[in-house]
Amino acid sequence: MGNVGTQAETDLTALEKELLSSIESASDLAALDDVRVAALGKKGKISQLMKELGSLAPEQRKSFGQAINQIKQSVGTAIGDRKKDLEAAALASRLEQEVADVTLPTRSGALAEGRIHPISQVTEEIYEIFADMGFSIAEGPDIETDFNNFTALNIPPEHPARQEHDTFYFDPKPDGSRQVLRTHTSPVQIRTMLAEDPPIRIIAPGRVYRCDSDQTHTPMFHQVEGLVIDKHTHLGHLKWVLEEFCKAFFEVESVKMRFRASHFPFTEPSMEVDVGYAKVGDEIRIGEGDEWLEILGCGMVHPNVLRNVDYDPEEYQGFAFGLGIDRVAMLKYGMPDLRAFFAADMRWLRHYGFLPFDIPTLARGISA
Ligand code: 2NM
Repeated sequence: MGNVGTQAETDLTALEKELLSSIESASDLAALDDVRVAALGKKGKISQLMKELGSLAPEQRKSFGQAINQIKQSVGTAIGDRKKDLEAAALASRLEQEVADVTLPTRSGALAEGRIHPISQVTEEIYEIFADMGFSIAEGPDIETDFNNFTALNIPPEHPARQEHDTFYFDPKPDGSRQVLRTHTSPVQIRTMLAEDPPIRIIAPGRVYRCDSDQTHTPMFHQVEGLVIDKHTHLGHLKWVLEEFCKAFFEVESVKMRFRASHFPFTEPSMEVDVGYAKVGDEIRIGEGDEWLEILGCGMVHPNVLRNVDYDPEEYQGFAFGLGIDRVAMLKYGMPDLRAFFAADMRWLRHYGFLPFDIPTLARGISA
């Protein structure tokens, strides 16, 4: 080996030493990356040396090339190792700084004042009960097509039920079609059936809108509807589901229920469901007693509805039901005035609202 080679190799050893030492002293990830660019980047020292290989005599090229490659590797490995160390140190320091003592009491102030609105709480309670029976939650938009809100539900354009619904209509589109604010959550069931094949087992909670406002009606309120479709689903299943729901929701061992014949365009037969109650002083006790309160509508899904979503009514059948969340919330928690729900009055919320950690579960008792 000639002088040139020896000199170059000495330089390389010095370069390696220098690089390894700056890697070792890089104090954070950004500094380390600067070292990496200065060594291995396009214009870095090692890359420069690689480019100079071409100008060397062939017999020097090989050994010099190998030496550079070896440095490249050792520098690369050192950077990788240092990176891991720095990352671990950064994580450790974050963990130390961001430590939270979850056993501390809530701080006083705006956050501690917050309450869960009774509608949110009752909605969660209803989720919990139906989830336990194997239902999934389905959601859809508040602004619906006329087809999803009415026509598919066996309510054709001139049907009188359209007037009963006090619908909020949007301006007609150029093609004459009109969108609506949904008057019930049934269009979510239509969407689900159009998108999926049976078996179906869903509840559809959400806001609904009717142009109606007095002491017991607000133009926006909340509904949960349910839908079960399978090959052999029958009224007995419907009755069982609703009885289980009422017992769990009102947190009683047994509940007196009455199914009265009724009429909805989308179900046949159709029923309204009352629960028995007794008035004890100012308190309403659900489940016992000689008085009746209507809380639900239900029925077997009309064959026309099944046809409208391309289900064969000879093969599939099922039931649906609907209830007003606001109404059952008032009943369960003894809130006398519906309009207070939407007044955003902190005094009312402090009285009737729920603490954020009071999450309803069947195991703890639904409202415990
Ligand atoms: C109710 C009462 C009875 C209902 C029907 C349907 C569908 F999409 F399957 F046809 N959804 N919801 C229904 C049936 C709703 O609310 C009082």
